[in-house]
Amino acid sequence: MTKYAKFFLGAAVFLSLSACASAETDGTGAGTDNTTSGSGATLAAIIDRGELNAGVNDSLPGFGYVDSDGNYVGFDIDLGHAVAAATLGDSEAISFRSLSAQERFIAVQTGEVDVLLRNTTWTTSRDSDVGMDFGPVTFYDGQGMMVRTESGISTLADLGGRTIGVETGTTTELNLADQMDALGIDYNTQTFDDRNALIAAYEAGSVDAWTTDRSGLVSSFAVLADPEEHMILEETLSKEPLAPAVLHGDNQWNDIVTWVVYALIQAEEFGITQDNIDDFMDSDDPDIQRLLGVEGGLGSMLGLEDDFAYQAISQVGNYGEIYDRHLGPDTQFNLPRGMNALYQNGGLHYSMPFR
Ligand SMILES: N[C@@H](CCC(=O)N[C@@H](CS)C(=O)NCC(=O)O)C(=O)O
Repeated sequence: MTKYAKFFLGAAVFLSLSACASAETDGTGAGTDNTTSGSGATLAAIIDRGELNAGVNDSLPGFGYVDSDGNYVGFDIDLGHAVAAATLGDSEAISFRSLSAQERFIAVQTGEVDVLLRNTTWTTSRDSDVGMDFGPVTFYDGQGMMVRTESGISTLADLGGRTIGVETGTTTELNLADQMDALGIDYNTQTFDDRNALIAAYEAGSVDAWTTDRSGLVSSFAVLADPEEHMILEETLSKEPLAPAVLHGDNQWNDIVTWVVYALIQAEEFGITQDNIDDFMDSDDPDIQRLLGVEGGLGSMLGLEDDFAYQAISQVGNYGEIYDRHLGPDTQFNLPRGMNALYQNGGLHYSMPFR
């Protein structure tokens, strides 16, 4: 296990479990009245356009970023490719929009994007007042704190009188306030609209520590000048279940995103991979036949082709393949699956039945 991975998995000390953000603090300032946008409208628009519009991060290596060739790459990006493959039969029929934390919900509310796949925490207020609906959790996370190894800071309590950097429009800034208040620690915050500016300020020493999801902290080891000089504190400040978000009101579209994610998880459970999927097409197992659309007509019930899961898995891979491609042992992150393992391996991922 790498040093970084150990930090990531470190003691899951949940000081308290509040991770909600109001519409105002999410930067939207635009709560909704939960009116519907019409079930079926989103899929019809995507088919008409011939392309899925996905809102993503472009500066989070491992999850969503733009590589040196100008391509979007990462775990969240591949989930977008899987949704495109399932809905349009082509994993490349997708247009990515880079969205900041503050912009992301507005882009869903205005229909600029069909789906948000951007390290977004599922919270009550986002699911209601902000007007989102969420698909299944794709990455179980928690908030952490990064400091310089030489700083002498080894617990949150050591941050008294120090300045902590945090990004606006995130659950992160709200959790920080809650947890530090609960511990009775006086500290200063400096807020940033942009992750890169936050990391730059931390590297320059204008903040003593910075906080975000542990995935976001681990991801920064790819860009910090001297990664070995930094560490993530063991305390975890919150639960951060990261999930795809769509606009509230189009139940069919929410169902589609939901069942594409489940298809990726179910495929891993069955041992169906991008390479071996064709060997399963004549399987006698009715569960596998229904997943792959050989029988059961489940795709049609969702408004898709019956082979929607086949398309997603064969073109992009199962959940574990996607995880390993971007975060696994052969990557610089080498993140053990932990909570993101399948349930039978001690993790939290579990597909609802394809029936
Ligand atoms: N999961 C949290 C935090 C997500 C978030 O936006 N984190 C920041 C800090 S790592 C980020 O991704 N920033 C990217 C950027 O500004 O480009 C949430 O949903 O509020």
